[in-house]
Amino acid sequence: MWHFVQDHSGYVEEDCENKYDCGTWTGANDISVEDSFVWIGSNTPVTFTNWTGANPDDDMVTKDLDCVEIFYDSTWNDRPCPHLKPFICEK
Ligand SMILES: [Ca+2]
Ligand SMILES: [Ca+2]
Repeated sequence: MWHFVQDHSGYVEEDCENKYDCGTWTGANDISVEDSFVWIGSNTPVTFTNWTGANPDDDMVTKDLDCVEIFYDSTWNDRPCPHLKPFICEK
């Protein structure tokens, strides 16, 4: 569940009951080769990871989890790419 609050400075804060509901796409993905994560755009290998729990947990049979989201606790999760989520970009 998403909760959006806009304070007087204009910043939007989110308050999430479950971190799995509040991920942000990072651009890391293993769409081309399963378990070989790369950054979208540059296609360079992901050399640092901070997976949460037993992730990545793509079994390629019942789940198709090829895009990486990051949670507010900085841990990562692989999730189906079609999910609509906020995203972050390198500038
Ligand atoms: Ca995958
Ligand atoms: Ca996962």
